[in-house]
Amino acid sequence: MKSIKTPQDLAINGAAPAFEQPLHVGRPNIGNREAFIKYVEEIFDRDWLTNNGPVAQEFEKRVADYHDVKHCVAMCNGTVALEIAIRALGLEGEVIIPSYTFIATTHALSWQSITPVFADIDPVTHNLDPDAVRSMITPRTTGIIGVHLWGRSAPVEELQAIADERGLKLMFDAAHAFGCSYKGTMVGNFGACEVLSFHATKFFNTFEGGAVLTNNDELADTMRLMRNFGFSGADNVIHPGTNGKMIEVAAAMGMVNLDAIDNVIEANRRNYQAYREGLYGLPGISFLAFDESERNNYQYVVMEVGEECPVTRDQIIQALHAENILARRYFWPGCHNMKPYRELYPHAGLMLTNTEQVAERVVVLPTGTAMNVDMVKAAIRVVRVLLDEKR
Ligand code: T4K
Repeated sequence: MKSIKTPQDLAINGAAPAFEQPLHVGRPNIGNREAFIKYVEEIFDRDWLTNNGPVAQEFEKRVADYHDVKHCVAMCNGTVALEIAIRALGLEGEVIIPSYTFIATTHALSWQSITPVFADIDPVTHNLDPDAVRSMITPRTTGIIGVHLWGRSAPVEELQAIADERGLKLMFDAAHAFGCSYKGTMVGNFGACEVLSFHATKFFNTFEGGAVLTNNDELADTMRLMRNFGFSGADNVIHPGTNGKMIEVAAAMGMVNLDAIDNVIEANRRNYQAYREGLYGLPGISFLAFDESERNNYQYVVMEVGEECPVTRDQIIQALHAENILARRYFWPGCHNMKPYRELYPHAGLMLTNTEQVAERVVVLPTGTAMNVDMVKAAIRVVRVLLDEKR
């Protein structure tokens, strides 16, 4: 790896890139391959590939136990899990969500002809601001979907209080929050239900996959019906439904990745701390901190570039990309600025000032088991040298 000491060592100034192969934010973490292949052999031997197979059932039980919650309803991906949860809860009309989230939170509503209404976020936590949520409630509002962005819990108590007071349903998009806790309670136990994603880019993956966690028996039963066309027995359909089932091979990936999860979290934590320490004290550079008294998965290393920084967020991204370090601008520019929603709400930005500001300053840095400390140090050197050059 090249040493990066002066501006001439930077790829944006003509030097060779630090890495030949790109370093991605979403590199999959993969557990023991032999154990996975053994599962696959067993799946072939059983000739049972999907439809609530034995591996999927065992996987559901392990995920529910891990989150200390009664039910895990595993699905083919997080987006379908969101759609099914939304429908099972009977949401309609308008539902309040943050705009500062992955587009799937928003699409899961509009795909079902429900109007997503964007509320602003707290600029410190990046999660929904309860006062902003209150201000967006109308007679058509039926629910709130909080997002535990970056794996840090949304203001669950305040949102629950609003939901109770106004007779609204509350659920959470917990796509980032597998294995995280709030005040010692595991995610999965808040609101009516919470939705996980196991996409390949998530720190815990099943290739593609997702699940709904809930303590509500009736809701779990309804979602189990809905993910399998509403079938109750071979010839009997008792509920409208879709195909949201998790396949056996995906569940097998989940089983081996669950066995490896402590190592992955440790790698994420090590990288997060290395980035924070390595970039400490630079003007305008800060990191979103995790509460060490909670369970965290540290899967997103979120750096913020403030006004005091001598270079812009996009100049930092450009310098990192030139080195093949593919940092991301998640979730710029905010869902309300994406075409389908910009057309719906052309002036939404006026109400979403924190969202717009945060979206302009976030850099998500590569982490996970594919990143070692030397790679992190190289990314740190790039940012340090770039800033020194401009000071
Ligand atoms: N709610 C929230 C809050 C979410 O963040 C998400 C998903 C969902 C709901 C929906 O859950 P799913 O339906 O996806 O289960 C990624 C993921 O595709 C997406 O799952 C995730 N959030 C989002 C935060 O990130 P992108 O736009 O970054 O692009 P993608 O998937 O192309 O991957 C990013 C990079 O990762 C690639 O440039 C290369 C690397 N990569 C990717 C894959 C798929 C690999 O190295 N190997 C791979 O197999 O969306």
